[in-house]
Formats: sequence, structure tokens, C-alpha cells
Amino acid sequence: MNIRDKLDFGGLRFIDLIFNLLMVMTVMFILAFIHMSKNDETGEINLKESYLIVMEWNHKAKYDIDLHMTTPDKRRIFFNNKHHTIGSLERDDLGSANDKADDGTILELNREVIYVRQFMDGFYVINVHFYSNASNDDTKQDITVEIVKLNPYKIIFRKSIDKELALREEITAVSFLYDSEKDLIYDIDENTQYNFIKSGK
Ligand SMILES: [Ca+2]
Ligand SMILES: [Ca+2]
Repeated sequence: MNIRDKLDFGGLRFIDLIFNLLMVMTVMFILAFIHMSKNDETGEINLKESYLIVMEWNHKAKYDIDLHMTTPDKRRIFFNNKHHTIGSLERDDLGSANDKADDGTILELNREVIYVRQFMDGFYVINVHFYSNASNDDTKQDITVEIVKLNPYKIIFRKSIDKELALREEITAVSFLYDSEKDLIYDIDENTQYNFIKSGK
């Protein structure tokens, strides 16, 4: 008697049916996803109106710096509230604390990125905050902030913050307005300071 004979035949047919249905659904999902994410003519992934806000600091530094962005609906994207309708903070980089992979590989990288799939109309402020420095590391900060448009690729704004922030200090890197009809970032202001972070929360 083989294994099929040992199993309840009705149950086996049911499992076959479910398995086949799952296969069909998986293939349909993959086809739909490919269709949705590609431009039919160029084959490129359609990231029109998508942007990245990229903040980096000295990759050798151990301390934790945070990226914050306020949105026109009076909300804020940051480590404690990563997700918003318009986009998400991809990772809270803690400095050196979470740069070690499970196999011991160390990725010496200090970068936080907010992926904006589509801005809403209105006013945005991007702040950088020196959150914690448990090991009293005095490595130079070398903070940079970029706004990058993904398709077509273009660096809209880039700034090196030449100031060394004190612990718990925040600084406005840039504020701007966005017009969705024109897909345009305008009135870029890197001088006016807006403070809205209280103890990093
Ligand atoms: Ca951080
Ligand atoms: Ca890091």
C-alpha cells in the first residue's frame, strides 16, 4: 500500500485542490504586481512622484541621530511614528548599536531614510535631532541631508550641517512647500528654524 492509499482519499483531493488554487493565486498576484509596478513602454519601475529624504552622519560614529519630518496634516514621521499615508521612515539607525548582523558582520553605516511615495500638498519641515550618546563618542558628526527625486532621478536639495549638535539639540535642515499638480518642491528654506522635538519624542 503506498502513501496515497494510506491517506483519506477525499482529504488528499481537497489538499490538491487548495494547493492548485494557491498556485493560481500566486501566479495571478505576481503578474498583477509586475503589471502595476512597470511602465508598459520603458519597463522601468514607476516611481513617478516618489522621493527620498536621506540623512547621514559620520559612519564611524557610535551615537544615535534621528531624522524627523512634519507633514501638512500636523503629523510627523520619525522613529516613534514611522508610517504615514505619504510614506515611511525605513529604519531607525541607532548609530553603531544596530549595525551588527546576526552572523557578526558589521555594516558601518549611519543613515536614516524617509521614503515618500507621494507628497500631499502643503508645508514640510525636516529636522535632525541628536538623540543619545551613551558612549560619549566625540567623533565629528558630518551630518548631511538630501531630498532626492526618484523618477527622473534628481537631487532636489543637499545640505551639509556644519554645526556640531549638542546632545538633545535639534536643527531644521530645510522646510519647503509641495504642489502636487506640478509635482514641485518650492519655497525651499534652509534658514528658518522650527523646533518641535521634546526630548526626542
Ligand atoms: Ca536614529
Ligand atoms: Ca548605524
